Amino acid sequence: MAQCILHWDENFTGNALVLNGSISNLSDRSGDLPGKDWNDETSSITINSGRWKFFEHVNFQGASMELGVGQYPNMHGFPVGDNQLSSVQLLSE
Ligand SMILES: [Ca+2]
Repeated sequence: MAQCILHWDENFTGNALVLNGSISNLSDRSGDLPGKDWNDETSSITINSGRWKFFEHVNFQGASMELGVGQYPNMHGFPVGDNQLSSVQLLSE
């Protein structure tokens, strides 16, 4: 099963959100603080399996980037930057 982990803070710290498939709006997932959600909060990403596409806006819109298995300790220099991620598409298992 494909697995991607979003991390609230850089270097894989803070709250973590495990994804096993696409999500069109990260606002639908609750965050680690009362009243907060995962929209525009991701600061590092772990991909354990699968190939994924990450989007700046909900419903797979805006700037995007494709990433495969690996560890991405921060979003510096990526098309979808720090605290910008709003939707995630699973491209292949
Ligand atoms: Ca966004």
